Order: sequence, then C-alpha cells, then structure tokens
Amino acid sequence: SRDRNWWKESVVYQIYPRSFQDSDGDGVGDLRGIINRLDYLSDLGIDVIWVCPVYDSPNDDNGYDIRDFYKIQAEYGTMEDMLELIAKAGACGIRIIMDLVANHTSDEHAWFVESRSSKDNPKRDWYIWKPGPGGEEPTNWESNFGGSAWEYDENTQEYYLHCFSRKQPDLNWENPEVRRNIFSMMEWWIDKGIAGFRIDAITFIKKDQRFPNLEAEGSRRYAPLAGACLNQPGILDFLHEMKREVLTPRNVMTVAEAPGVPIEQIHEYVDENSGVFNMIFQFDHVDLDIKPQAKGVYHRWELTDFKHALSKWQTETADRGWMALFMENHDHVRSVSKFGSDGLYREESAKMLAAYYFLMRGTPFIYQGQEIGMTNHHFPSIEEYRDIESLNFHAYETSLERPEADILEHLAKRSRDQGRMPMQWSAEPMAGFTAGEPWLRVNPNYTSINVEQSQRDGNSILHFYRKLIRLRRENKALIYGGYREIYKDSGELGGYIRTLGGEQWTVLCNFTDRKVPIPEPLAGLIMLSNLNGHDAGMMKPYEAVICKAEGKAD
Ligand code: ISL
Repeated sequence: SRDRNWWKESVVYQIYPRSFQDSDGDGVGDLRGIINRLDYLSDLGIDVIWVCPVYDSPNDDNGYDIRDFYKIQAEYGTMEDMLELIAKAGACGIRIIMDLVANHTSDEHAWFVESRSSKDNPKRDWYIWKPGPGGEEPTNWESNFGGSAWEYDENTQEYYLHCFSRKQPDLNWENPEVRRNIFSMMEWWIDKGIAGFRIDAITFIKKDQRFPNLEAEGSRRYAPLAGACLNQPGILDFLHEMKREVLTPRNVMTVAEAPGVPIEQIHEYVDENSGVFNMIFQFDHVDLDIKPQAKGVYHRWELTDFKHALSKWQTETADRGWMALFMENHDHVRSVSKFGSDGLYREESAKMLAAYYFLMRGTPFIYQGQEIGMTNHHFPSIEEYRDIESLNFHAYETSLERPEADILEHLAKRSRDQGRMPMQWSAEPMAGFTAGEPWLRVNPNYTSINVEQSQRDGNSILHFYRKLIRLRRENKALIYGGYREIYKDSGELGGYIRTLGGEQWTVLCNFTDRKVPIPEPLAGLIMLSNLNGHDAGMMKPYEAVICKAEGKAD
C-alpha cells in the first residue's frame, strides 16, 4: 500500500481562470494569462495545475454549465492556446488536469437542445424528463442552488431535473449512450495531453429511480435533493465502468469532488485496487459553519470539530487510500479569514494553517491566492455579487423578509464569490489582474497583499509555501509516513506525527492568539517554523513548528 506514485508526490495548484490573470483587458482572466504566469508557478514548486472549466459555456455558473465539451470558451482563448498551455506547462515539468463536468450540461448544449425538442427525439432520454401530475412538480426536491430542482418546459409540457441551476440540466446516467459519450469525451481530452481530471459533483450522477418525495423541514415546500440524488446505491457501477473503460487503460490522475460519501465508504471510492479514484475531496471541515437542512443559518463550531473533520479521514485512510488535502477552493471562502485570523496575525495564521494541512497524508492542493494569504471581503451591496448561488440565496432570503444587512453578513462569511475575487498580483491598479474593468470587484487590500510584495519579503506566506513544498518533496516520510493525531482534545493546539523508516516528524500548531504551554517538549530538531525561534515549553500565538526526530520505531 505504500507504493510510490507521481500523483502522491505532487502538489497541485488550482486555477480559477476567470479570476487568475487577464491578458487582453476584457476584465476576465484567460489562458494566455495562465501561460504568462507559468514561471511564477514553476518557482513556487508545484507539479500539477487543475484548471477549472474553460469549455464553451453561456456562463450561468461560470463555466460549470458546458455548451460544448470540445471547444474553448472564447473569452478564455482558443484550442491552440489550450494546447500551448499543456505544452509549455509540460516544459516546466507541470502537468495539467482539467475539470470534468459530467453530471450535467448547459441547457444550450446540442444534446439538450435536441432532447427538449420533442418527446420522441432520440436524445429525449439523455436527460431526466417527467410529467407533472396535476400541474405540480414531479417531486419536492430542492436544487443545490435553491428553488425546485424541476423546470417546466412549455414545448413538451414536461419537467426536466437540474441538481444545480435551471441552465444545468442533469444528464441521465442510466442511459448507456450518455455514458459512452462522456467516456469518449474524456478520452479525447486525455489524447490532447492532459494528465487527468478533477471530477465535478460526481456523487450526484445516480438518482433514486423511484423518484420519491422527500421529507421537508418544518413548513418548507422543498427538501434538499441529496436524499435522492447524492451518493445513491448503484452509483459505483457507473464509476467502475468509467474506471474500466477510461481511467485504468490510460493511467490518468483522478481527484473526485465527492460530497456525501460517508467515511465508512471511503475505501470503495479510493482504495488503490478496488476503489475508483486516486483521491477525493471531502467537505466536512469547510462546511462546519452550515447545516445542510438550513444553509442560510450560520452555525458555530469549535476547533476540536475542525480538527476532527480532517483527522478522521486521515485515520480511516491511514494505510490504504489517499485524500486530497485542501483549505480553499472556488466554492469556498478564504481560509485565513475563516480558520485563522485576517487581522493582526494574518501572516502567522496563514502559515500555521498551511503547515497544519499540508503535511497530512494525501496530495496537497493550493488554491490561487491562498499562497499569499488573500482574505474575504465584506461586499457593500448585493449588486457586486456575481455568483448564481449567492444571488439565488439573496432573492430567497429577501422573500422571507430577512434584513438586508443580515443577508450580506451571511454572504461575507459564505459566498462563493469570496474565493473568486481577482488574483492580487501587484499594487498596480486592479491588482495587476486586468487593464480593464474586472468582472468581479478586486479586494481593496491588494495594495498591501499581493504577489510582488510577497516575492520581495523573504518571510512572506508565499516563501513559507515554497519551503513547505520543498520539505515535503525532500522527505518521503511526509508523503508516505503513517499518521497519528496529537493534542486531539485540545481547543487550542492541533497537530500530528508522521513516521516512516525510523523518522518521526511532528507538526504542532497553535490556533489561538494566545501563548499556550506545551506539557511535553518537542521531539527532535525544528526543520521549519513560522516564527523566529521557538521558546521551549510554549507555543506563541499562531505558532507552527515542524520537527524531525530520528531513530524512532514506525
Ligand atoms: O453538495 C453540495 C451541496 O449540497 C455542494 O457542496 C456541491 O458539491 C457543490 O456545489 C458542487 O460544486 C461543483 O459543481 C457545481 C459548481 O457550481 C461548483 O463550482 C463545483 O465546484 C455545479 O457544476
């Protein structure tokens, strides 16, 4: 089970192209922008780039609504640009993985245009159509983006299912032709030279074929569709078919976005032999502040909850299976604002969080801007938000007469746009992201938080990430070693021990802005820390230390 593998030794950098780097002044990031920043990424030391969707799309959900899998979105560039990115990244030793969105397409995709054209169209069954008895929706399912998951179509007087926006109709995976077409699209992209896929919302592809009504909370009209559409029995048959037909023969890297997989089932997903993917993303730690049944209510959490949300997956996969390690992505807020402190201790706490998650057992992902400690921003008005989920949420909560300030407060802590604000490259106007008007506001703190500044300051968060990457690359115990949590019940400290071949590595972090005494002295030599010098027996505010001891039993 300790078999070496390139995707285990890699560090992945996630790019949200729309917000990364604009090269032509239209206010939208593009492929040329990524190509121009390859030197920066290569310097950082990452091995793989995950590029969020760049396929042709009407952009209802920023590219997660694909109109044509075989075409690049015009505002991002051309297919030639994409091939150039793959080639130039390759020349820097960087592999590219693409987002695979296979649960749904855009309603403007040719397949759906045909499917909706008539009940007897050969592609009718490629999507999920149902009559609405008595003029009601077929079921009371609530879409992930709010409102009914069913959309009525005048033309054929039936409803189609959409787990996400109404412009993202769900494909019918029960239909073998659908599966064959998705698989051949995957093969086509692998042949273009990509190294694998981040697989979007994959746990939604199987629907309960009884199409049952679900129990709604209180007086609510709809119930979250997860109960009938998330990780349903039978889903693994589809996934094993994908593995057999596409993945195994081509030996590509896969990281699946897999909400809803209970920990007891993790091995069915990521076991090296009998699982289907190399690794999955789980969301327990980033979703501690909401309850699925009441997404609009902010839920308080404790440090012990946060540590447990990560550590339990570590323990469960300790000797077989592999996790994708992350603190941020394009659907979540900035981690330093959420789990650290974006005030006085921004730099210390951003480095501490980095040390905490990066050396767990799995493949670390860095989301653009995380490496310079980008923060959340309290948007002054709903007019400035762009994210469909946030806009739907605002409309719904407004209809319930929730005060505007309260809604904005919630969005400042939860909106997906928090993580989508343009990358802060420099103190130039618009943070060096664009020469035009950015599609989403630039965080005003770009004048002090930006890449140029971070490159100049040898003590920056950016340099700390570089050191972490190097440390992990040079010490296989930090990749393949066993994992054991320490200070499990502490509400202040968090950490773990990684062991391999007589080496014992300790990662210890103080999650508070206070000094915290440690009863046991640290074992071994300090290899990396985020503050200058460590005082024995004491962890300073937001201090993180990484120590190595030798001659220990595994
Ligand atoms: O399960 C969820 C809510 O119940 C969500 O966390 C869900 O897994 C997530 O919203 C899926 O996200 C991905 O697919 C979406 C897209 O909008 C996101 O940006 C993407 O990351 C639809 O393609």
